[in-house]
Amino acid sequence: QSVDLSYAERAKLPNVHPLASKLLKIMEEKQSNLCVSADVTSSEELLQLADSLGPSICVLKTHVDILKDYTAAFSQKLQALAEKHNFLIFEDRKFADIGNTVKHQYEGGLYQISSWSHIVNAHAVPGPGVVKGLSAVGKPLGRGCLLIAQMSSQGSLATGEYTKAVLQMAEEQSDFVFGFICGSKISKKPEFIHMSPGVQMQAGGDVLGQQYSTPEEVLCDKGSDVIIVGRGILEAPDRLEAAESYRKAGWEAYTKKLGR
Ligand code: 5IU
Repeated sequence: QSVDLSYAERAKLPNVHPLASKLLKIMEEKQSNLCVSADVTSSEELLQLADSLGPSICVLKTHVDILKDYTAAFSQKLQALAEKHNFLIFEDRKFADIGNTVKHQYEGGLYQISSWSHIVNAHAVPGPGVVKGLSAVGKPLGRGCLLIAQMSSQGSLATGEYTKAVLQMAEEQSDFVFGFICGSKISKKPEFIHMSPGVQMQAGGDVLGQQYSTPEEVLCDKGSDVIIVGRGILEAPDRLEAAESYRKAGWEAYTKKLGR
Protein backbone atom coordinates (compact mmCIF):
# COMPACT_ATOMS: atom_id res chain seq x y z
CA GLN A 1 0.00 0.00 0.00
CA SER A 2 2.12 2.83 -1.28
CA VAL A 3 1.22 6.38 -0.30
CA ASP A 4 0.21 8.61 -3.19
CA LEU A 5 2.51 11.56 -3.86
CA SER A 6 1.01 15.01 -4.31
CA TYR A 7 1.24 16.79 -7.67
CA ALA A 8 3.86 19.10 -6.13
CA GLU A 9 5.95 16.16 -4.95
CA ARG A 10 5.73 14.44 -8.31
CA ALA A 11 6.81 17.66 -10.05
CA LYS A 12 10.13 17.44 -8.18
CA LEU A 13 10.97 13.79 -8.90
CA PRO A 14 14.48 13.52 -10.38
CA ASN A 15 13.40 11.59 -13.47
CA VAL A 16 10.22 13.49 -14.27
CA HIS A 17 9.90 14.82 -17.84
CA PRO A 18 10.26 18.63 -17.80
CA LEU A 19 6.85 19.11 -19.41
CA ALA A 20 5.20 16.72 -16.92
CA SER A 21 6.88 18.68 -14.14
CA LYS A 22 5.53 21.92 -15.56
CA LEU A 23 2.02 20.46 -15.82
CA LEU A 24 2.09 19.11 -12.26
CA LYS A 25 3.18 22.53 -10.98
CA ILE A 26 0.35 24.21 -12.87
CA MET A 27 -2.13 21.70 -11.42
CA GLU A 28 -0.94 22.38 -7.90
CA GLU A 29 -0.89 26.17 -8.35
CA LYS A 30 -4.29 26.48 -10.00
CA GLN A 31 -5.85 23.65 -7.98
CA SER A 32 -7.01 22.21 -11.25
CA ASN A 33 -6.79 18.78 -12.81
CA LEU A 34 -9.26 19.82 -15.50
CA CYS A 35 -8.43 19.65 -19.20
CA VAL A 36 -11.16 21.19 -21.29
CA SER A 37 -11.71 19.65 -24.70
CA ALA A 38 -12.45 22.74 -26.81
CA ASP A 39 -14.25 20.94 -29.62
CA VAL A 40 -15.69 23.96 -31.43
CA THR A 41 -15.46 24.79 -35.13
CA SER A 42 -14.78 28.54 -35.05
CA SER A 43 -11.37 30.03 -34.16
CA GLU A 44 -12.99 33.05 -32.55
CA GLU A 45 -15.12 30.86 -30.31
CA LEU A 46 -12.12 28.72 -29.37
CA LEU A 47 -10.07 31.79 -28.40
CA GLN A 48 -12.96 33.16 -26.41
CA LEU A 49 -13.29 29.82 -24.59
CA ALA A 50 -9.56 29.76 -23.87
CA ASP A 51 -9.70 33.26 -22.43
CA SER A 52 -12.76 32.72 -20.26
CA LEU A 53 -12.02 29.16 -19.04
CA GLY A 54 -8.23 29.68 -18.92
CA PRO A 55 -8.08 30.38 -15.17
CA SER A 56 -9.97 27.14 -14.39
CA ILE A 57 -7.91 24.67 -16.42
CA CYS A 58 -4.48 23.06 -16.51
CA VAL A 59 -4.69 21.98 -20.16
CA LEU A 60 -6.68 23.08 -23.21
CA LYS A 61 -7.22 20.28 -25.70
CA THR A 62 -7.81 21.15 -29.35
CA HIS A 63 -8.75 19.47 -32.63
CA VAL A 64 -7.51 22.14 -35.03
CA ASP A 65 -8.62 20.14 -38.04
CA ILE A 66 -12.28 20.77 -37.11
CA LEU A 67 -11.80 24.55 -37.31
CA LYS A 68 -13.38 26.01 -40.43
CA ASP A 69 -11.14 29.10 -40.32
CA TYR A 70 -7.70 28.06 -38.98
CA THR A 71 -4.89 30.55 -39.56
CA ALA A 72 -1.34 30.85 -38.23
CA ALA A 73 -2.49 34.02 -36.43
CA PHE A 74 -4.99 31.89 -34.51
CA SER A 75 -2.23 29.64 -33.17
CA GLN A 76 -0.27 32.70 -32.05
CA LYS A 77 -3.25 34.09 -30.19
CA LEU A 78 -3.85 30.73 -28.56
CA GLN A 79 -0.24 30.59 -27.40
CA ALA A 80 -0.56 34.09 -25.92
CA LEU A 81 -3.65 32.97 -23.97
CA ALA A 82 -1.81 29.88 -22.73
CA GLU A 83 0.91 32.20 -21.37
CA LYS A 84 -1.60 34.64 -19.91
CA HIS A 85 -3.59 31.99 -18.02
CA ASN A 86 -0.79 29.46 -17.44
CA PHE A 87 -2.21 26.37 -19.14
CA LEU A 88 -0.71 23.91 -21.62
CA ILE A 89 -2.03 23.31 -25.14
CA PHE A 90 -2.73 19.73 -26.20
CA GLU A 91 -3.52 19.09 -29.87
CA ASP A 92 -5.40 15.78 -29.86
CA ARG A 93 -3.98 14.73 -33.24
CA LYS A 94 -3.65 11.00 -32.50
CA PHE A 95 -0.69 10.39 -34.81
CA ALA A 96 -0.70 6.83 -36.13
CA ASP A 97 1.65 6.49 -39.10
CA ILE A 98 5.25 5.46 -39.68
CA GLY A 99 7.91 7.67 -38.09
CA ASN A 100 8.87 9.51 -41.26
CA THR A 101 5.27 10.48 -42.04
CA VAL A 102 4.31 11.63 -38.55
CA LYS A 103 7.42 13.80 -38.49
CA HIS A 104 6.00 15.77 -41.42
CA GLN A 105 2.46 15.76 -40.02
CA TYR A 106 3.72 17.13 -36.70
CA GLU A 107 6.05 19.80 -38.04
CA GLY A 108 4.60 20.79 -41.40
CA GLY A 109 1.41 21.06 -43.38
CA LEU A 110 -1.12 23.79 -42.73
CA TYR A 111 -1.10 23.48 -38.97
CA GLN A 112 2.57 23.21 -37.97
CA ILE A 113 1.41 21.61 -34.73
CA SER A 114 4.88 21.34 -33.16
CA SER A 115 5.28 25.12 -33.25
CA TRP A 116 2.38 25.81 -30.87
CA SER A 117 1.17 22.64 -29.11
CA HIS A 118 2.99 21.65 -25.92
CA ILE A 119 1.44 18.18 -25.89
CA VAL A 120 0.43 15.74 -28.63
CA ASN A 121 -0.74 12.15 -28.53
CA ALA A 122 -0.14 9.07 -30.62
CA HIS A 123 -1.46 5.59 -31.16
CA ALA A 124 1.06 2.84 -30.49
CA VAL A 125 -0.25 0.71 -33.39
CA PRO A 126 2.71 1.50 -35.72
CA GLY A 127 5.28 0.44 -33.11
CA PRO A 128 8.03 2.57 -31.52
CA GLY A 129 8.85 4.36 -34.79
CA VAL A 130 5.86 6.65 -34.41
CA VAL A 131 7.31 8.01 -31.16
CA LYS A 132 10.82 8.23 -32.65
CA GLY A 133 9.48 10.34 -35.53
CA LEU A 134 7.54 12.68 -33.26
CA SER A 135 10.41 12.92 -30.82
CA ALA A 136 12.84 13.99 -33.56
CA VAL A 137 10.67 17.08 -34.06
CA GLY A 138 9.26 17.70 -30.59
CA LYS A 139 12.08 16.93 -28.20
CA PRO A 140 14.35 19.81 -29.27
CA LEU A 141 11.36 22.12 -28.74
CA GLY A 142 10.69 20.82 -25.22
CA ARG A 143 7.42 19.15 -26.25
CA GLY A 144 5.98 15.91 -24.90
CA CYS A 145 3.72 13.07 -25.98
CA LEU A 146 0.96 10.99 -24.45
CA LEU A 147 0.45 7.47 -25.74
CA ILE A 148 -3.11 6.25 -26.19
CA ALA A 149 -3.25 3.22 -23.93
CA GLN A 150 -7.03 2.91 -23.65
CA MET A 151 -9.98 4.69 -25.26
CA SER A 152 -13.28 5.76 -23.74
CA SER A 153 -15.39 4.50 -26.63
CA GLN A 154 -17.46 1.35 -26.55
CA GLY A 155 -15.77 -1.68 -28.13
CA SER A 156 -12.30 -0.10 -28.11
CA LEU A 157 -9.58 -2.57 -29.11
CA ALA A 158 -7.01 -0.82 -26.91
CA THR A 159 -7.28 -3.16 -23.92
CA GLY A 160 -5.42 -5.93 -22.12
CA GLU A 161 -2.15 -6.97 -23.74
CA TYR A 162 -2.25 -3.97 -26.09
CA THR A 163 -2.44 -1.57 -23.15
CA LYS A 164 0.51 -3.36 -21.52
CA ALA A 165 2.56 -3.06 -24.70
CA VAL A 166 1.80 0.68 -24.79
CA LEU A 167 3.08 1.00 -21.24
CA GLN A 168 6.30 -0.76 -22.25
CA MET A 169 6.71 1.54 -25.26
CA ALA A 170 6.28 4.60 -23.03
CA GLU A 171 8.91 3.36 -20.59
CA GLU A 172 11.38 2.84 -23.40
CA GLN A 173 10.96 6.41 -24.69
CA SER A 174 10.25 8.31 -21.51
CA ASP A 175 12.47 11.20 -22.65
CA PHE A 176 9.55 12.19 -24.89
CA VAL A 177 6.52 10.20 -23.67
CA PHE A 178 5.40 11.53 -20.29
CA GLY A 179 2.05 9.82 -19.87
CA PHE A 180 -1.05 8.21 -21.23
CA ILE A 181 -4.56 8.69 -22.45
CA CYS A 182 -6.38 6.02 -20.49
CA GLY A 183 -9.45 5.23 -18.43
CA SER A 184 -7.54 4.20 -15.35
CA LYS A 185 -4.06 4.32 -13.86
CA ILE A 186 -1.94 1.81 -15.76
CA SER A 187 1.57 2.69 -14.55
CA LYS A 188 2.79 2.77 -10.97
CA LYS A 189 5.53 5.22 -11.90
CA PRO A 190 4.58 8.60 -10.43
CA GLU A 191 6.52 10.36 -13.19
CA PHE A 192 3.85 9.36 -15.72
CA ILE A 193 0.68 11.43 -16.04
CA HIS A 194 -2.63 9.71 -16.72
CA MET A 195 -5.25 11.74 -18.58
CA SER A 196 -8.79 10.46 -19.04
CA PRO A 197 -11.48 11.46 -21.54
CA GLY A 198 -15.10 10.36 -21.31
CA VAL A 199 -15.97 12.41 -18.22
CA GLN A 200 -19.27 14.01 -17.26
CA MET A 201 -21.01 14.69 -13.96
CA GLN A 202 -23.40 11.86 -14.71
CA ALA A 203 -22.25 8.49 -16.01
CA GLY A 204 -23.74 7.51 -19.37
CA GLY A 205 -22.80 7.95 -23.00
CA ASP A 206 -23.69 9.42 -26.38
CA VAL A 207 -25.28 7.81 -29.45
CA LEU A 208 -21.92 7.26 -31.15
CA GLY A 209 -20.30 5.04 -28.54
CA GLN A 210 -18.76 7.54 -26.14
CA GLN A 211 -18.91 6.30 -22.53
CA TYR A 212 -18.86 8.64 -19.53
CA SER A 213 -17.62 8.24 -15.97
CA THR A 214 -17.76 10.87 -13.23
CA PRO A 215 -14.75 12.90 -12.01
CA GLU A 216 -14.85 11.04 -8.70
CA GLU A 217 -14.81 7.61 -10.40
CA VAL A 218 -11.98 8.57 -12.75
CA LEU A 219 -9.74 10.24 -10.16
CA CYS A 220 -10.51 8.27 -6.97
CA ASP A 221 -11.56 4.80 -8.09
CA LYS A 222 -9.57 4.55 -11.33
CA GLY A 223 -6.56 6.52 -10.09
CA SER A 224 -6.16 8.83 -13.07
CA ASP A 225 -4.64 12.34 -12.77
CA VAL A 226 -6.42 14.62 -15.23
CA ILE A 227 -10.05 14.69 -16.35
CA ILE A 228 -10.76 15.68 -19.96
CA VAL A 229 -14.19 17.25 -20.37
CA GLY A 230 -15.78 18.42 -23.63
CA ARG A 231 -19.55 18.50 -23.97
CA GLY A 232 -20.10 18.38 -20.22
CA ILE A 233 -18.85 21.98 -20.30
CA LEU A 234 -19.48 23.07 -23.90
CA GLU A 235 -23.17 22.20 -23.83
CA ALA A 236 -23.84 23.73 -20.42
CA PRO A 237 -25.92 26.92 -20.33
CA ASP A 238 -23.05 28.67 -18.53
CA ARG A 239 -19.70 27.23 -19.64
CA LEU A 240 -17.61 29.03 -17.04
CA GLU A 241 -19.85 27.91 -14.22
CA ALA A 242 -19.72 24.34 -15.55
CA ALA A 243 -15.92 24.43 -15.88
CA GLU A 244 -15.62 25.66 -12.31
CA SER A 245 -17.86 22.87 -11.06
CA TYR A 246 -15.68 20.28 -12.86
CA ARG A 247 -12.53 21.91 -11.51
CA LYS A 248 -13.89 21.78 -7.97
CA ALA A 249 -15.16 18.20 -8.34
CA GLY A 250 -11.77 17.18 -9.73
CA TRP A 251 -9.84 18.93 -6.99
CA GLU A 252 -12.02 17.47 -4.25
CA ALA A 253 -11.60 13.96 -5.67
CA TYR A 254 -7.80 14.48 -5.77
CA THR A 255 -7.55 15.74 -2.19
CA LYS A 256 -9.84 12.93 -1.01
CA LYS A 257 -7.64 10.34 -2.73
CA LEU A 258 -4.51 11.93 -1.29
CA GLY A 259 -6.10 11.75 2.16
CA ARG A 260 -4.03 14.42 3.86
N1 5IU B 1 -11.29 11.48 -26.84
C1 5IU B 1 -12.23 10.65 -26.27
N2 5IU B 1 -11.90 9.36 -25.98
C2 5IU B 1 -10.68 8.83 -26.24
C3 5IU B 1 -9.71 9.70 -26.84
C4 5IU B 1 -10.04 11.00 -27.12
O1 5IU B 1 -13.36 11.05 -26.01
O2 5IU B 1 -10.44 7.67 -25.94
I1 5IU B 1 -7.85 8.97 -27.24
C5 5IU B 1 -11.59 12.89 -27.17
C6 5IU B 1 -12.71 13.12 -28.15
C7 5IU B 1 -13.24 14.45 -27.74
C8 5IU B 1 -13.03 14.49 -26.24
O3 5IU B 1 -12.42 15.46 -28.32
O4 5IU B 1 -11.94 13.60 -25.98
C9 5IU B 1 -14.23 14.05 -25.43
O5 5IU B 1 -15.32 14.90 -25.65
P1 5IU B 1 -16.71 14.80 -24.84
O6 5IU B 1 -16.38 15.08 -23.35
O7 5IU B 1 -17.54 15.87 -25.46
O8 5IU B 1 -17.27 13.42 -25.03
